[in-house]
Amino acid sequence: MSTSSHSDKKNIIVRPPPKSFANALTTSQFTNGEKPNYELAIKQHKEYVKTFEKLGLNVIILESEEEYPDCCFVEDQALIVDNNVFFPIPGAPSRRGEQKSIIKAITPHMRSIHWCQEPGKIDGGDVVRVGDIFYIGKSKRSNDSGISQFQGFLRKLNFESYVVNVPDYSLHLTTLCSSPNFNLLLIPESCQNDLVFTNLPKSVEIITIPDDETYGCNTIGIEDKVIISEGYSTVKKELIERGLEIIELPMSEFRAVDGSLTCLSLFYK
Ligand code: CIR
Repeated sequence: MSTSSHSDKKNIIVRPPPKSFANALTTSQFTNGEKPNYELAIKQHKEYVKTFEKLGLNVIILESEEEYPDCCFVEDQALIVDNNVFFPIPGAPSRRGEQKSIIKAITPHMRSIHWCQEPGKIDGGDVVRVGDIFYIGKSKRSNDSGISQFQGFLRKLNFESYVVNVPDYSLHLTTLCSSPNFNLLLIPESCQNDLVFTNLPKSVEIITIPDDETYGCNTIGIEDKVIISEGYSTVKKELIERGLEIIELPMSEFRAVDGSLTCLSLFYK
């Protein structure tokens, strides 16, 4: 999840992939269409969970739901900002039923609860928080109505937000970029002109990454550590040069169906 501030990451909600995972939606942006392997995905997910346990977070593991092949991508189902939640209407109709169990798990911990209304649709994967500014991707999954309802929610919480057009070849805004700490933004080289981050504070450094490491631009920062996907040497080098400690995780099976590191979690404090 990319909406929490760095100090908000105390509790993390995850859900292992179901046995039906091979049927998850995919654009095949990162692969040639090969299906993910369920057993390997479970192994990779366990490593993901173990990483957060070792970092001292309280990990809440929800049960997989066979009828929802994409149910491990919990990021899309809730937008949590400082323990206030906006429940989106997910952009993919086949994924809407995943939300029920997420609502049940999150609601008791929230200060306020807000709901997206039709005809709005928005996926959590389209929101990237950089410091205290929110960038919202307009993509195939998030429309003007959903975005403006979420912006209204942010305004009530006194946060600035801007819309970023997501290029057609990409699923979400988080597929292309991330902010591993409040003053860094990782983006692929070819997106320098395509992704427009309005009013990005001068204190934020944009690190451009070669296009063949686009998938590696999705990262999760926890204090001075950054979790990155295994196999992205430039991403690793650039972050180490900035004094950050790197934790690498294998993500091949999630990558096959457009899922990145942030997609697998929701955080609250
Ligand atoms: C989907 O197409 O919805 C899933 N296969 C991937 C969702 C990835 N989620 C995310 O980027 N937040």
